[in-house]
Amino acid sequence: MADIESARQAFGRFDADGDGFVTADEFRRAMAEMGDPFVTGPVADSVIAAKDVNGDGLLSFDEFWASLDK
Ligand SMILES: [Ca+2]
Ligand SMILES: [Ca+2]
Repeated sequence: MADIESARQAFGRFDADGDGFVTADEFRRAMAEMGDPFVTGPVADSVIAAKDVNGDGLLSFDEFWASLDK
């Protein structure tokens, strides 16, 4: 169960520069800060690519929200 407010907070933690999109590099760094050093560049690329519905290489909040189990 996810609610949109906590999803926004989680998304904000990933979006380090606050531009509204999470890049693979931002995702990798956020995971490392949360204590998961095993998310390497290629892993981050594939996680973002799997959620990146419109294929622009960036994860928008809408794409993040759509990817969550609700
Ligand atoms: Ca960003
Ligand atoms: Ca996208």
